[in-house]
Amino acid sequence: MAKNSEISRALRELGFLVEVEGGDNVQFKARAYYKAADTIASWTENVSELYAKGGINTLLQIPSIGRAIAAKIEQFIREGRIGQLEELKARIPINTAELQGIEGLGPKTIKVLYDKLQITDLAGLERSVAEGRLRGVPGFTERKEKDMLKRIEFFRRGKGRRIIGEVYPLVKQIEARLLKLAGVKQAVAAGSVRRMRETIGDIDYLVSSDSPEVALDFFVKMAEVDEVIARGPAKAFVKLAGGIDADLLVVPPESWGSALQYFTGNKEHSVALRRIAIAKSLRLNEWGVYEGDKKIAGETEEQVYEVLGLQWIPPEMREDRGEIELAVQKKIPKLIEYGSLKGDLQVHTERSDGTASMEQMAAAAKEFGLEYIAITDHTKSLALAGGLDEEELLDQASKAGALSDSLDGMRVLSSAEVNIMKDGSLDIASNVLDKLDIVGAAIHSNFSLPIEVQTERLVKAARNPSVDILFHPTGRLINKREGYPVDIEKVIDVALDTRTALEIDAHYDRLDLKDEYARMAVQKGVKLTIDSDAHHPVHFAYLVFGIAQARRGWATANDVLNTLPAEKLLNALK
Ligand code: DGT
Ligand code: CA
Ligand code: CA
Ligand code: ZN
Repeated sequence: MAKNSEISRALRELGFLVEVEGGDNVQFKARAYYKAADTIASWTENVSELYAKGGINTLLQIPSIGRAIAAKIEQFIREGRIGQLEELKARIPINTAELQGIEGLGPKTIKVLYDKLQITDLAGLERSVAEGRLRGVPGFTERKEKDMLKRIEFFRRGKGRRIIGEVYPLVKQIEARLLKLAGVKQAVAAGSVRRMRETIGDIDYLVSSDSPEVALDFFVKMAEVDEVIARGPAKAFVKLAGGIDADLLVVPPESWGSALQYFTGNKEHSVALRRIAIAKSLRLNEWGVYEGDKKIAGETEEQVYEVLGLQWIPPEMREDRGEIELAVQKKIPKLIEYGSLKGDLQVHTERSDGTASMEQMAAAAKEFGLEYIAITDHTKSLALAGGLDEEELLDQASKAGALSDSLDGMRVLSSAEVNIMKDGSLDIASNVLDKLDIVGAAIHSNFSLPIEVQTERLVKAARNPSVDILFHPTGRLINKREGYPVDIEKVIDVALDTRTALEIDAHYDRLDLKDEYARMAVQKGVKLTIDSDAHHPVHFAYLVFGIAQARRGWATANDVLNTLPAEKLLNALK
């Protein structure tokens, strides 16, 4: 049975290779494949099962799947391959996964590099750069060649760690399956997953049960397991399809709390706890907290922290960044809770580069439990994303108003993701922006300007009276691109000064502001927003990763504007 992720990956690769090969309308064709790939990747039901039950017609019920793509999905489900993809791979034998991971390597460049230098993978690219051969290719210069070296290095550094959003759905599915097994009392993914780090090295499952073999048998035989690396009486290590490792440790219920604490980490946090234990003449390990031979805690994590004289610390804070001192003083902040956002202030529609209508996005947001969304299509200077000009923006705003009036329990705010130009000005006139309910501004171009210039662009945007929020303020893409250089402290100071909010873009590729910067903003009293940057109705689910970053930045509900109801939010803007 093909997994959704496998079907999605095949469609994505097909789209990409179609673009690499080039020809008429390729971008249009490729976009259709990407849209379908996105939809399937986040579809909650298994598409192969749907197909098994209802044939190709059930595939056609899925949004963004037309006849041609449905036929390809059908072939993949039945034969494990897509004919057209295999033909393309034979004609253009490149390692797309590797080359695509390098920032700035789009399909056209990859084609040129293949045609001129026969570059098919990362190693080949590195060789060509080292030999100085890239600069001979049209469109490349010596400087661009040097840039490429940096990008390759950045890619290598991130390699081996997976972006949390890519693995999280599977992590939670397996967690739920473990929890249902006979004799299993508790099951959780501990480690960096529980701390909600932006990237994950491996997954650490912890289960409590008096009969470990049931959970271990199940674990090593799961469909997702590619290879069993080791299996003992209480532990197993496996490699999952897609290349991520997962561990399972089964402990007796009376040690659940201490084992959970141990395997959640991080290591430095746990070492600090152990020092506290020693200072109190106690012993702390995976099995419990001991006073001499007597076990005094271990069944729950709360007990473990309590006997050490500490307030319980939310996993997202456990990085040894000062949280233990706060716990000693019983001053752990009440972090913003998952599910506490009332609105989403960055939502795209098909009017620019989204995949759904305003009505569909609003309906999905309501279904997700939100009370309001802001429609933030891109603006005119971002032509690639179908940016709107002044007239189109006002038209979109009046549509938002009308839709809002027609809906019960869902307010649709007019807004835009306005493009910040090279000189820090905006590409839309302020008399137009001032007709919108709320305005977000973002940098999408000129990433290689020096830090002073880049910072000044953001500062100027923040000082602009029309701008309420700076979207994804540092422009990074995790594991892909470092973002533009920026003096974040300066931006935070100006944001405070001008009452501009800073966004945590919750799209898992961005998580921007990241935890560390969110914490700097919170400490200074700058307000945050947490937005999904949804380009598809299912993307509201990304909000969880933004909330996680906010929690890792020690933010409370009070620090995040979109925990407010719509009316209060609008009053709180500058
Ligand atoms: P990752 O997998 O690189 O994203 O990060 P973690 O934090 O999940 O690290 P991992 O998988 O190596 O280990 C899981 C937890 O187990 C870790 O957070 C703390 C605990 N742990 C691992 N090694 C040690 C150690 O040498 N000493 C202590 N005290 N704890 C450890
Ligand atoms: Ca781990
Ligand atoms: Ca591990
Ligand atoms: Zn967009």
